[in-house]
Amino acid sequence: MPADASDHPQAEARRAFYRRIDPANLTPLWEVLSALVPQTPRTAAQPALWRYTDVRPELMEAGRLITAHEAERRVLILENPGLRGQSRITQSLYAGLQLILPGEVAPAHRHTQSALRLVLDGEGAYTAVDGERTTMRRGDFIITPAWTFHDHGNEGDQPVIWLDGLDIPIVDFLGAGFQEKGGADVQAVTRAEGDALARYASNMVPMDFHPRPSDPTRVFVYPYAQTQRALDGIAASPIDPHHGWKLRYVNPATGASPMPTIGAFAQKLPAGFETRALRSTDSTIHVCLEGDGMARVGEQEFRFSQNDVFVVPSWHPLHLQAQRDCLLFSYSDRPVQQALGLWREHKD
Ligand code: GTQ
Repeated sequence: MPADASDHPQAEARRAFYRRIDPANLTPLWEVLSALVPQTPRTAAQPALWRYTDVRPELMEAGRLITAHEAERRVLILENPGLRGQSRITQSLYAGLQLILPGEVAPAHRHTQSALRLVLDGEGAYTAVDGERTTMRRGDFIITPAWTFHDHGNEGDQPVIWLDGLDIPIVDFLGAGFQEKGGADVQAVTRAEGDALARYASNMVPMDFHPRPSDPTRVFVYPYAQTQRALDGIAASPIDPHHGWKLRYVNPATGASPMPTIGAFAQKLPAGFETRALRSTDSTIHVCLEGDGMARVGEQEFRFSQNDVFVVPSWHPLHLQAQRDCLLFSYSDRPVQQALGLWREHKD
């Protein structure tokens, strides 16, 4: 291979050539081709686990050092150890843990990045999305699609913590980031709580609602109680050897993922169950909502329990083993890969 042929008779002449063309912003493809077009998926992202019991005290310390208002969003980013300094948990997606203390407000803004929240800890907070509030309850999956105004507030008496998942690296890659502050910290409420669920998530939609296939869903909260009911409801049927009992969240009006850039999933694994190895091209972030178990990701093993987060990079085989009945939430860039015809999985 030319790249390694430093003893090749032309090696010195080649290096001189590279140096000569360098000022003209030219560089030889053959030195980098195999890295650019790999045999199998390559990512600098590494398998990693964040234990909630380790992160929570640090988040509470952040709560003593800065207010939600000052920070705009008081978040500790979960940075992939292979991608430090890049504010991302996988090559394409961002994750962080956000804290909002009693009485605090994270002021209204909107941006072209799409966001999801998975509520982990505490009660009494709300998220408002384009004029409607939803009370945040543990396990709720809440979305703020691109360019929707959102603010968060805590009207209760406990700290509230949730996981944020955003497509920040995708929007950055495309150079398409815009943001705008709201006119007021707390946006005006224009619809009653539950309006979106009644209007768009009751096997019915408004008379004049004809979404295009790529439109994000108007349902912006997927309550945990519904997720649990759905997973319990399929648990009477045979379990899938690779997934356990697993469902994906959809836009009920189109069947597509709730947002075009991020797919989200929930799965149940009964105590003692072990999945067969599965690999896929979408690097995936997992959150343990119930139970505890073990994730083997390539060579690494992670013991996880409630509220722990672990990441499985592209094409790494994943084995899951439930010690106690588990409910796992996960998200990835799968809809993007599928839209581009790139997504693949391999089942052992
Ligand atoms: O809640 O709007 O973790 O804009 C990062 C950027 C959360 C948010 C983050 C954000 C938000």
